[in-house]
Amino acid sequence: MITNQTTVVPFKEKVNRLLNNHEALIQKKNAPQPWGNGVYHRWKNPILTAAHTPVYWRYDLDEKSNPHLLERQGINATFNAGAMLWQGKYILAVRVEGDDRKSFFAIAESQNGVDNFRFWDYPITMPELEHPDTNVYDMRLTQHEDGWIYGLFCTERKDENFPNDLSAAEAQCGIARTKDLIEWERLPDLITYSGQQRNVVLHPEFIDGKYGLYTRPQDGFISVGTGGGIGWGLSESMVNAEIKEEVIIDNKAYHTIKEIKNGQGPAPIKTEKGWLHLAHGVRNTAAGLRYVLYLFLTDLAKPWIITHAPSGHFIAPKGAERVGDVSNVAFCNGWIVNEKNEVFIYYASSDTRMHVATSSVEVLLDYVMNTPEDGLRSAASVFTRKKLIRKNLKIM
Ligand code: M1P
Repeated sequence: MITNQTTVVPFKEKVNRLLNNHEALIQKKNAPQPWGNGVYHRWKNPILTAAHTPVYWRYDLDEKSNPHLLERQGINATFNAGAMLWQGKYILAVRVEGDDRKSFFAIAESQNGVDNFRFWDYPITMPELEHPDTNVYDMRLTQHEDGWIYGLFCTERKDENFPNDLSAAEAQCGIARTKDLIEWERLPDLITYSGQQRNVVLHPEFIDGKYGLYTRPQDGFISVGTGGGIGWGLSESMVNAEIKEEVIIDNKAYHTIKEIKNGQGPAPIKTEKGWLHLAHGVRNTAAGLRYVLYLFLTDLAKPWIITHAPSGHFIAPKGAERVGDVSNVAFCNGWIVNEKNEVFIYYASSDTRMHVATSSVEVLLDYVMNTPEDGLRSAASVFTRKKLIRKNLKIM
C-alpha cells in the first residue's frame, strides 16, 4: 500500500521543513577547491540551483487552497547570469527557467560573492514590446558611463516565415535599462543588418560619443551559418539602437575551441594593459556541442582590436558540471571585479546551475598575455611545448 505522508505530517510542520531546508541550503558555506592550474580557483558548491529559488515562488503555502502542499509552479534551472557589484553587494541577474520552459530574470545578491546568494522577493517584470517576446534569456549587465545600467538579452520569438515548423524561432537583442534593478525601461530591440543576433553586449564606455556593441550575427536560430564570430559595431543611441556597420573582430576557426561558433560573455573589464574579454567557444562532437570559455585582450583605445589571444579553453565543464539539461556546456555572461582587483567569474554549467571561480586582474592578465597563441597545427603545438620543456629542463 502506498502511504501518503502528507496525511500524517501537519501542514504547518511540512511548510516549516520546506523553509528550513531551503534556508540551510542558502546558508551553506562555500569553499575554494585546491588551486588547480594557478589561473583561478573553482569553488566547491554551485552558488545557485533551482532549489535556491524561494519556496514561495514554487509552492502555494495556503492550506485552504493547497492542503497537500504540492509544488504548483516548479523551477527547472538557474543559469547564465549577468553580474555587477552594486551598493557593496555582488548582484546576479539570473536566467531562471520554470518547468514550463519559459525563462525570466531575477536578481540574487550576496555579501561576499561566493555563497549565501538570496533571490529578491519578486522576479524582474520586464516590459514587453508591441511584438511580445516568447522567451527572454542571458542578460548582460553593463554599467555605462552615461549613468544607466543596461540589460541586453536575447529575445526569442516564433519565426512566422515557417508557421508549420514549431521549432523555427528568431533571436534578436532585447534592450532594457534601469537605475535601481527594480524598475526597467524597455527600449526597442537592437537593429542590425544580420539575420539574427544572440550574445550582444554593450561596451561600458563611449567610443567617439557612440555606444559600442559586441554582437554575434547568425543566419539561423541555432546555427550561425556562414557568418558568425564576435562582431562589433557602433550605435548613435541606445533608445533606438541601430548598428549600420558590423565587423567581425574574433572569427570562428577550424579545429579550435571555437570551430562552429563563439560569443562575447560579459562586458569586458578595463585594465591598464587593455580590455579583458571572456567569451564562449563551441565545437561539435559525436556527443553533441561542447561549450567552453576563453579569454582575450583588446586595445584600450580600440576595444575591437585583439592584442592577445591565448590558445585553448580557460574554463571547460568539469566533473558534475558536464551533466545537465544541455550537457557539456560552460557558459558565462557575468563577472565582477571588486575593489581589491579580485575577479569573480560567474559561470553556468550545462544550462542548469551557477558556479563561481575566483582569480585576480593581475593573474588573468598574466594568463592572457603569456599563454601561447594557437598555432592551428599539431606540429606548431609540439614546437611551442618543446620550447617550454627545453627551458624547464635547463633549470630543473
Ligand atoms: O545551450 C547552450 C547555450 O546555447 C546558446 O548559446 P549560443 O547562442 O552561443 O549557441 C544560448 O541559448 C545559451 O543560453 C545556452 O546556454
